[in-house]
Amino acid sequence: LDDQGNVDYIKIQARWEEFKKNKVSLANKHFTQQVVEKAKTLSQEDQQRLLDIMIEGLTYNDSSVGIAATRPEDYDLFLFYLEPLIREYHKIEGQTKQEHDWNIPVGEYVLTNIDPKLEKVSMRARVARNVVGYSLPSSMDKDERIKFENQMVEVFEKFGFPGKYHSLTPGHKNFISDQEADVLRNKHFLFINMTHDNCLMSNGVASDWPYGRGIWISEDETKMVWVGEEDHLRIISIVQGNDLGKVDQSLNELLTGIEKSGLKFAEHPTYGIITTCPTNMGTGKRQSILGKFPNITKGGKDEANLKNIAKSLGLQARGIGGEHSNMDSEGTADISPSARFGVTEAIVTKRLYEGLIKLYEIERNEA
Ligand code: CIR
Repeated sequence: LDDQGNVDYIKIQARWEEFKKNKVSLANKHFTQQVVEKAKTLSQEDQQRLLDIMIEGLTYNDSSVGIAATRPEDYDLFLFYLEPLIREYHKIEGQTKQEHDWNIPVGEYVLTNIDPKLEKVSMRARVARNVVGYSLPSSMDKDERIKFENQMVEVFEKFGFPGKYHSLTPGHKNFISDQEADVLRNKHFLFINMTHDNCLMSNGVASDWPYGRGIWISEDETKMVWVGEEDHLRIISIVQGNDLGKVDQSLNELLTGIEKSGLKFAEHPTYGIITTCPTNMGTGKRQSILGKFPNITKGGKDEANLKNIAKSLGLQARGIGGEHSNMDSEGTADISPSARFGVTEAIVTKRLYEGLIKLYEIERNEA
């Protein structure tokens, strides 16, 4: 902001230019002169909101996207900026309206058909959801975070699945210590301490840590719900096995159970499920397996090779501890399709399966 408290576009554009020397985030790339001209026609309050949604990209020079929505309405008001960015990330040309389809066959996407070694694999699927009536996590204050967590505790108490809620909020009746939280992190159930993530720190998503944060876990440890991470809810299923359809079935049961409790999720008529990060818009669904790629990664030393090959197949490879984590010496990586918008839930599973066929073929050829 300038001395009068107005948004200073010259300064913003200078910062974007400086950041281009390091990395061009999508937030940076799409902040064109046309966007600036359009932004100037908005009210001062809305211009500051626009600044808020790209503050991550403007403060942290290593973002690949650099955007965090602050309210569901941002995807209407700032669509002139966000639309081309969403289309680029999800590789959509022309107009697409989000459709949903959870009709995912069991017995069709079987990993042992790709490679007999894939008998018992950690398979994960999640959907992101945000609840109508609350700000998105980047602009919630501490009271709102706590209020939301308490509303979720009530849902968990009556939604019918046997399990337990664990809260990171100091003084909460379900509070767990750091040590107990680390046990859950080692099992890959719980998210990391968000203050260790530069993206989440710079966009406000990690603010008021650890208030309003926690995880519900089913008794059999196959279903879980993150509360207060990058989206209000991340609804997750983790199944050990080889049939991708089984994890979808489990996730869909949990999602339906939560929907029946009366929560209303934010949804856009064109862009589908509304999420903090534009990369999750559409289905909000990410589905992955943990696989070993010792040849492609050259014993874990060349993670970039796996990331690049995965990218060329429309997949994303991450380390085992989440988005910005490392792989081990066996090249163990979490592989998921990148697109979540313009595909249905069923297509996300299909893309994972078809991408894995090619990826394992490359892994075998590099032996
Ligand atoms: C970034 O902009 O680098 C982070 N906020 C994370 C981006 C979202 N994830 C992704 O590329 N799949």
